[in-house]
Amino acid sequence: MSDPLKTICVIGLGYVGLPLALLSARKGWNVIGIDINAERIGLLQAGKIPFQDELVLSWLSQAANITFTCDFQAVATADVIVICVPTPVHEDNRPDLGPVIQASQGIAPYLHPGQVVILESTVNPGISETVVQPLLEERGLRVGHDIYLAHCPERINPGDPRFNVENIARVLGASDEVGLDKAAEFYESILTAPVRRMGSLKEAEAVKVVENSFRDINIAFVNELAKSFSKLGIDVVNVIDGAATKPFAFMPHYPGCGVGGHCIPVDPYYLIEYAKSNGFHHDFLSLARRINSDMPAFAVEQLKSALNDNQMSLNGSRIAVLGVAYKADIGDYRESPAFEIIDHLKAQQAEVVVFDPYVPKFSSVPTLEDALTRADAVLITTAHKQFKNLTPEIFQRYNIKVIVDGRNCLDKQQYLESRLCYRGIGR
Ligand code: SAJ
Repeated sequence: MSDPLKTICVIGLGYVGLPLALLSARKGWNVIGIDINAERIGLLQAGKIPFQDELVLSWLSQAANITFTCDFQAVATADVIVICVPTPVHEDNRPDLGPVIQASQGIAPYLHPGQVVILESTVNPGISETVVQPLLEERGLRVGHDIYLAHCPERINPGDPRFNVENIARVLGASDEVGLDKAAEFYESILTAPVRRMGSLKEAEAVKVVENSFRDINIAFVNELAKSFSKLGIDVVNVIDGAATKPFAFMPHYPGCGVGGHCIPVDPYYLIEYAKSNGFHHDFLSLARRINSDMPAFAVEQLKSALNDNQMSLNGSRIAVLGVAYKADIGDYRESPAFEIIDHLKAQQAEVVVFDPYVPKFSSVPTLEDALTRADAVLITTAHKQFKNLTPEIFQRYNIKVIVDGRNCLDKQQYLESRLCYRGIGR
């Protein structure tokens, strides 16, 4: 029986790495959190977190046996090293493996026999073996013999009050049985949810891109329905809610002004590009991406049409864009459709004012009142609680006549009974 594993190093202290590091500390591991961002390390050392998450903040405040550093040398003291760095896509939607490569090169000099390296970052099937493994072996250590390599795709869901790093089931693949056992020993020591062992690294990599592509195509399905039902005078949300009464074989998704975030609009491209490089073209996944990517323009068209119906034009109108974050009640704005919507509006000479209570950085005014003042129309792009409570009376107080509800988050009936012009996405 090898010595019990006791020290873990987490590389990348963002939405994925920081919760994992803090949970490991709570479960008795000695933890070293490493990040290349010295400002982030300073923040953590001062007991602050670089994003909004009450649970993670509370874990940090109670954390013992954890240190934060920029120095990769600490890898030498760890039994388990987990890479949790971002995997964005380039402008042309090809996967950007830069951070994964940089992290792998950062740890390689400090690896020694017996350690297990676990990649949590989302990558297309094959990357662990063809990109990460050679970098870890650069100094002569052999994966599957001296060191071990596993892949456990992250499943963090920012802002989810029910599911967190501790209680979400995981899948795990590795280079070999020893590596699988070592990695499973780590996860089974910190999680309350099951760990499913996959047949290979590739299978584990494929699970993540498949589960997020599944979500993207289902959102594309309802987004296309929304465009169709807009012409048919059918409320697509009511129809989806009706279909959701079927207790089996239906999973409701809802249309909106676009698909943002660091997972759903990104992960399908990992599979599309990998398959393409191996001679297969994912027509369906590509079409779903196209449908979802067209939704910001569709939302702007809805606004333009609603203004026209009220003898106004987009050109010269003052539009209040409510929301920058990619989903409700969080401050994450990565890949948010709001940015494309704002660009479309400005390209059509609208005067745009932006407000998001969670994203002051991209808000052009500090309060909702400032955003509504002198606005001719409102376009809701994020279903923050503060916006869901907006009533026709509030808009009438600001003499706003046109509301486009990009997240179908308002009570439509209230608006139909008012004198305001309300348009949803598909309703
Ligand atoms: N969206 C829709 N319609 C829907 C659901 C989402 O338009 O029915 C939009 C959202 O507005 C947002 C984007 O899609 O702009 C992504 O939303 P999301 O709810 O999928 O949020 P994410 O990106 O945080 O997705 C995460 C994912 N988790 C991981 O990758 C580990 C995803 O797998 C989860 O299914 C999702 O959370 C979840 O269920 O909340």
